[in-house]
Amino acid sequence: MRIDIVGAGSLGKLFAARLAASGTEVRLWCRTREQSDTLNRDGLLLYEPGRPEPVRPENGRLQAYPIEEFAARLSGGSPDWILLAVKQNVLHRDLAEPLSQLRGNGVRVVCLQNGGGHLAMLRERLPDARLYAAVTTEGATGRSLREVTHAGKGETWIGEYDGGSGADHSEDAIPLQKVLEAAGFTTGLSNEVDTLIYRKMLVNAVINPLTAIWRVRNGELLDSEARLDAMRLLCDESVRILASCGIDAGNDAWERIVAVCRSTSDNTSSMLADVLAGRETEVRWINGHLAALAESSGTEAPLNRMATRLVEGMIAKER
Ligand code: KPL
Repeated sequence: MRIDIVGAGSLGKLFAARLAASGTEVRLWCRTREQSDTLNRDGLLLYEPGRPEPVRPENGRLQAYPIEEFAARLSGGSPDWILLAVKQNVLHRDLAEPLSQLRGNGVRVVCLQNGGGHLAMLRERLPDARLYAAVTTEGATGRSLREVTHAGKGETWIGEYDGGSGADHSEDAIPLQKVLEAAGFTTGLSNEVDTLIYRKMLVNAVINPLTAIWRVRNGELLDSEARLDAMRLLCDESVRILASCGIDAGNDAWERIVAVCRSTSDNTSSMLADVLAGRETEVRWINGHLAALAESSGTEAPLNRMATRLVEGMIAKER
């Protein structure tokens, strides 16, 4: 099997390293030529907790390329699977166009993005693609262009996005599931992946903007009544929005958010990391997406709209 992993951030590197080390042919698409050159010259290293030696894929199993060559190289034949491990903004800005060249060849794409909006966008551009969404709780921290630490073992759930078509080709993902399992990832197939995506979105909609606004680590959100109260308000509004669209956030939404704060207490959330680096954040596809859902169902979303604007405004100021 050949898998193209698009995005060589921490999650992309984690999947690439484990898959290539277990015998899958991997092409890893990097944001810069500097990164692809470094990876091809010096190799990718994955540090696993408790293991003195890093995992290092064998020569030839992993080839890195700069993303600017993506469209050109796709014409040489598409891979069995494309795993999109880029952030929402990169997907919408840099990849929508090159990916639309795959129109007509029934390609299989797995999306690992947080938030929403991307699957509908891809469905429009790739009407005949098999689109799958994946939700993962694997934790990875980048150390350098070619090094990544597996920060926390998690689970990955994959399911087909039907985009309203009602088709179900989930079982087509069984070979991918096997390859991921062989690479050491606990992987399941789900026909309720939409629900999993929305539940993850809810967690991100509360933790990410608040950590970015207060510049605190995830665990520090639990440190004061004021922070907890703001979290509860954002959680309640988001659960209401999802319910207004017929999406069940589960009875334990609040408990799940608190549990994630605890289990990732030392983490800098991805949104805070983006704000600190002066990069565009994913707030538009998380809280902004919830606000858009609210609008479509005639519900109010003042807190999600405010969270979106506050985080977007921070970046505008810091640039
Ligand atoms: O997914 C995350 C993120 O930072 O984007 C959480 C779960 C909040 C962990 O940091």
